[in-house]
Amino acid sequence: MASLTDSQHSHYLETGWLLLDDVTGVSVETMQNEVDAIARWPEDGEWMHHFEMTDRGRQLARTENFVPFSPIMNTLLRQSAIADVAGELLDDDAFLYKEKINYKLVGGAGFSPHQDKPAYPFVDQVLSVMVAVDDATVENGCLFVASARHDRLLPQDERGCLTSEVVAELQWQPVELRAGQTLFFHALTPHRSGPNLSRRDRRALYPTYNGASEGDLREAYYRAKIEAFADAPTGDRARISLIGDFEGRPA
Ligand SMILES: O=C(O)CCC(=O)C(=O)O
Repeated sequence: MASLTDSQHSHYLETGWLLLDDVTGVSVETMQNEVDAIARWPEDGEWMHHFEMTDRGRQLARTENFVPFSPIMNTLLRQSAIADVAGELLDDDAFLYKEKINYKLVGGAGFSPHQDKPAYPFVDQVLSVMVAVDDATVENGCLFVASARHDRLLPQDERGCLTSEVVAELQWQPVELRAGQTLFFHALTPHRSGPNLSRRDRRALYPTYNGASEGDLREAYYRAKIEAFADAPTGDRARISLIGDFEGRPA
């Protein structure tokens, strides 16, 4: 059972994010091997693989809905200290709302500045988490966050991302992670990331949690996503989310 210190809790409340070591309960190698295995799952399974076109060709950008098919990921995201800390920050028991792997392979695209909340239907109190599977650096596309701006929804453009006026006004700070570290961030914390310009992949797990008092919403979320993705894709960006934050090209 994890227990945050007062200063960790205050840091989260003030800034909207908290970086912790040692909450995964598994080795980096175990996470990397399982992510490698999931990336090899066939394209037509019940999980959801999403692809992007890059200068190196068609690449895997994201996998979602993998917990039911991976006992290792199920334990990691539902039974480790990650879920305990999520519960402490939500001030409730934490239910897994959804889960994704963002691969950001070499040449993979970044994400426009956004808040996650508009991508999460049916829920009020919700927490985003990034678990670094590989080191995340400025060069390979780590997150940049705007601290202490998680008190409200900021103006959005037609993609559901932040308007250019808001983006220019915010103070952006890179949050580099070593493989195995975990970043907890409020669903209203503005964040963005660049493309992977390095020669190494930058993979990360992103579990999202909601408070148990709002119910188990994971199935409802995935039903809504499947319904939204049933229409033929349009536009200049690969669609991987319920908002248009991903800057990758359609594959
Ligand atoms: O993985 C990244 O670089 C950013 C991911 C992100 O912001 C998201 O998936 O909402």
